Amino acid sequence: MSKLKEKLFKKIEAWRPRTIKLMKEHGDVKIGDVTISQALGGMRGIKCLVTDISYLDPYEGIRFRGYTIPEVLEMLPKPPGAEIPYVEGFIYLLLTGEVPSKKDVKEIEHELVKRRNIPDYVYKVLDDLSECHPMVMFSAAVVSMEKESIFTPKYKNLEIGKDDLWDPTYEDALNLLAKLPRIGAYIYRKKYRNGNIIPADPKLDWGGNFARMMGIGKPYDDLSRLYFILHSDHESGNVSAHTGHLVSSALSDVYYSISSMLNGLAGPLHGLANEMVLRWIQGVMKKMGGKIPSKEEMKQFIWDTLNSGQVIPGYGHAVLRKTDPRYTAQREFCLKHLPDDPVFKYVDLVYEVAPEILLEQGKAKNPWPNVDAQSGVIQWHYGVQEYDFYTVLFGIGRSIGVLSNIIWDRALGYPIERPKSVTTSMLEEIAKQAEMAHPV
Ligand code: CMX
Repeated sequence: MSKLKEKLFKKIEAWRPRTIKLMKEHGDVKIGDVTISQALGGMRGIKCLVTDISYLDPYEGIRFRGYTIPEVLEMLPKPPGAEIPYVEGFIYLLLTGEVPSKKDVKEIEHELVKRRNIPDYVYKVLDDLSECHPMVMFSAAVVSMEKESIFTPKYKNLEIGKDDLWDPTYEDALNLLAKLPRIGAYIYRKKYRNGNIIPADPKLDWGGNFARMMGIGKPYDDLSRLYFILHSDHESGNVSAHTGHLVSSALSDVYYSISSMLNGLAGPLHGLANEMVLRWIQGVMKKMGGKIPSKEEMKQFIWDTLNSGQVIPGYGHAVLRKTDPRYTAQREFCLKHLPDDPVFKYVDLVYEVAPEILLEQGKAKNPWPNVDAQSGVIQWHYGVQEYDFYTVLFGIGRSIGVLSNIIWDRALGYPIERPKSVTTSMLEEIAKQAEMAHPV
């Protein structure tokens, strides 16, 4: 058993009694009420999911295992000469809740290198789908590997009991994680670089290897590490994390679950927003003939978008009520590495004027930028200008968080998910009863 798995096993054994006690002794304690607007309004704010991997405070933003983004970037081990930590160390943190030593990181790096070979048929799937959107290619490649699952045959052959479900899930999760950067880079090089594939280097870490396979020099390795860490997890209720958790709750293996997760991420209100931001900005740039617009001109572009019934991509959030710290972390990277980039100047100008306009319009509950407002510009700067591809990068990162959650879901025996529906007539009847009890 690897050191990481051994550590995880001990953590799981120690954690299980807490969940069992809450369920057995305090299962009837209320943690909230559900209103009609929540039932009709996408379940916003209903507390009905449990995860210890990350927590999203509306005003502070994300904490991974209790640590803010600046803390994570500061405290985790970094490759020699790098500004951003090893993704491998971050995986360790999400899985165990502990800060790894450099030795721990090296062990995971080794684990992932061992597991990263991709079966030949996956390349065939990718080649055959190379005319499709990169997210279709990515999702199809992941689900095509389902026959590699260690979990599914063990479950079918009745070889594992409930307490052990996490073990083959862990094996599947690491096997899949190890392959994702290679699949992502293959999609990019196949679709946009004439199929000129660059092999991985066994001596490089996850982020370094991704940059190498993309064919982009420094500091794209640091950017990749930053990007995968920032996009990894945003607690459990967002579409991608929730989809991964939901599908996995039926004991579908991680290949089915992560492919489904990617399909949810591909929506323009969620992960595809990074593509939409660059599309929108390029549209404005074209209209301006490449010139930087004045504040007044930018305001007009934003109003035109709103008045045509569209959303401003990269702005707003279902939970956050301030500027997303994932946006801030990427902005800092831009200020350091590409302060004079023209697209960055556009993005910054949007930041100066959009929140005020969204407030004036009065619809969006959060007028501030989210992670997607800033992520495309950096990719653009380093030559990844095919913005269809951006959500694949988000998907590689998001898989880290969702897979960590799935392992823990199985370890703590979370059951199949199955909320209850009501009909519109039932809601009308409940509303009538409430009105009679408290007339206005
Ligand atoms: N531009 C214009 N209108 C917006 C808006 C924006 N950026 N954000 C919200 N609104 C509107 C909503 O469309 C809604 O309008 P209606 O009442 O006409 O339906 C109203 O404001 C209230 O919405 P909300 O409660 O503030 O936001 P939701 O929780 O319903 O939705 C989100 C959240 C992210 C889908 C929404 O803010 C949005 O569409 N943003 C733009 C797309 C985007 O950037 N998505 C990425 C989010 C991060 C991620 O998951 O990757």
